[in-house]
Amino acid sequence: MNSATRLNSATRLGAFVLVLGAVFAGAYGAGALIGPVGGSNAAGHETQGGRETQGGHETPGGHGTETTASGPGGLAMSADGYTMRQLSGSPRSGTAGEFAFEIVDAHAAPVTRFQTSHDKQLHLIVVRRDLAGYQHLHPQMSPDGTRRTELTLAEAGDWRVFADFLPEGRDRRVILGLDVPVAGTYQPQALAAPAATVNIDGYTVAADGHLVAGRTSRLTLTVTRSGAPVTDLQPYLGAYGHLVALRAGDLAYLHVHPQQTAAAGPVITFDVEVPTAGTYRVFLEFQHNGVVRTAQFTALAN
Ligand SMILES: [Cu+2]
Repeated sequence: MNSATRLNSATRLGAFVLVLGAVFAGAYGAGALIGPVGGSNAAGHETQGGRETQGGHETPGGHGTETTASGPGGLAMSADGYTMRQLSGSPRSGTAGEFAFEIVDAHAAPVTRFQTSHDKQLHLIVVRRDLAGYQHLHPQMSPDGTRRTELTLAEAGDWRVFADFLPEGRDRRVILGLDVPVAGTYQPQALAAPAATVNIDGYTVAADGHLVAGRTSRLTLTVTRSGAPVTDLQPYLGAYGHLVALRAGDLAYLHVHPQQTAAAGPVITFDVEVPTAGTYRVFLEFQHNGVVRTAQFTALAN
């Protein structure tokens, strides 16, 4: 029945083999590192998307071609002259509460001026240290710079909260990370094995790309539903998808640049700055029929 059908289509889509972790022997030619493996329609589609996009995006100077100018973000609560300060108490597991914080500058003065990037002034990403429980929130800011949001952490554990923002006058995003412990019994979950496809609420997301340490890697995601390409994705945060990638082990938060496309699916393309070889957890949010869903998968970089 249903699950069997889904399994079938998943198997068929397995043709989009994700090359993450594939061996490449000293080939530094850009073309060889990225590219469709399955030779699928969707992947072929993406090849023409190599052109630079404009689209009045927030990253001045274009995106996609810049090399890794700074390391990954999110490893510290202070970086680039900014500090994230938690103002609310420790959340309790399974209980809705308010999470409050502020961003302060090097003189401990609250920062209140931000540029809008990806449609918002500040993105708050919440994930447990074992990479379970991903949430993406947009706290409201008071005039004094305090930001508040309702937050429910279903389970105990060591949670990590990332603030991702673009301060006024800067051209590079700042990502700060804060540990938020939640008391209780914590049973860390093992990270899922790397997979080329993920199923979520009847949608299948197929990933194609080759993450290579020390450079910007293109990651192409194709969204299908019941085997049919989804071509009417809805804009979400200024693009047809939003991607967050975290390194397993320390939750380094990678810089990701969406490639603007005219087509509303089924292919969504990102350039991901991968700092090192290792295991990454990738969270793709996409909107369809008014609902935002998050497809999560594990990827290897070498
Ligand atoms: Cu956001």
